[in-house]
Amino acid sequence: MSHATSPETPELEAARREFYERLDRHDVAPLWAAMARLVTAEPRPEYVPACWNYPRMRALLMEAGGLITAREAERRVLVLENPNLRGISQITQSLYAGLQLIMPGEIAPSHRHAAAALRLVIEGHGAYTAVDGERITMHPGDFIITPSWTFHDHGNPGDEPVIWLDGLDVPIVNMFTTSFFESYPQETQAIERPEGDAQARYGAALLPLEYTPSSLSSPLFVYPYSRSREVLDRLYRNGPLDAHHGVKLQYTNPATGGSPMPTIAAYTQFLPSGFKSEPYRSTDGTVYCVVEGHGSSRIGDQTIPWGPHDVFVVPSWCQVQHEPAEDSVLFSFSDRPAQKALGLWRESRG
Ligand code: 1HN
Repeated sequence: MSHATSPETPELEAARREFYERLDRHDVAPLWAAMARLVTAEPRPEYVPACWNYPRMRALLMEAGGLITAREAERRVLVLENPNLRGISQITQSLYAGLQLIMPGEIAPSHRHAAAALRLVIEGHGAYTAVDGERITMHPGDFIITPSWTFHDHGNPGDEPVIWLDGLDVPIVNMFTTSFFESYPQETQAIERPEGDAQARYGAALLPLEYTPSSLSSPLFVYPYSRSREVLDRLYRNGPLDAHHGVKLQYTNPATGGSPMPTIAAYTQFLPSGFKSEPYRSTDGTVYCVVEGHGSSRIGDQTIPWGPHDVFVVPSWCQVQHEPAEDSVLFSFSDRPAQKALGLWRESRG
């Protein structure tokens, strides 16, 4: 690779330059000039560690609430753009994230797309999301999935603004050029089952007799915070604490034990006051949202302070250490299952 940049003679240098120009006119390029950029010794993400302060984001979202309706916008969302990936709606090179607001009385019309989505409810009560024929009432801290190609619409029959974090695999879908989108014929989809049906059918460590999954995604669309918070608390009391993660759990598809959706994994973790996690890194760039607590995370050579509902991003292969200032709960998501399916995922402790 280095010989390409240090020709032995001016004649050779001139001959090479002329050759490269001729190659260029035929839509051809020499690999030896691109090799070091194409194949790096380790991951070199083009995006950077970053944090979005929730009080600031909330104020901007409320301003958006006065300027555009959910119906007009289809979805009233402020996209969290990685500072080094501006203009392409990406928080990492494989994931999209945004903060969505639905005001009292509003409806966000039903549609479906190839991209899979997750929601982490941040604040407010009384809104619902309907997925694949079932309504889900949203509560702060709940983790909700909208698998690929499932119809989904949101509504807020309550009297408070409701805000949540959206995470989607849009950059993956677009990298494969596999995007499809379709509106539902009406604003809201037909409700086919009573609320809580999926929870009863799939969410009680029981499954319908001889159940065989009909999709790659979880048949359970909501993972209530009341349950996961209780589990985190119990596991903290029972110990042990993982030195790198505190108490960290992965959300699962109850029919397979795998991730809730094939491209995106989601996690919840408890970091007790006084704990400081040991350095850790993995190839899946990860988006965090603070559910409860204050603290800071050392991400690469930056220290990022965080508080309730802040969103921060840890790039691929970037070392992270969390240091809560009080008992804290972090939600996170990444493309880990996609990396694992392709045999690419790696992690390193210490
Ligand atoms: C979408 O459908 C939603 O349904 C939110 O709430 C964000 C970002 C990109 C593409 C589709 C939603 C989205 C999205």
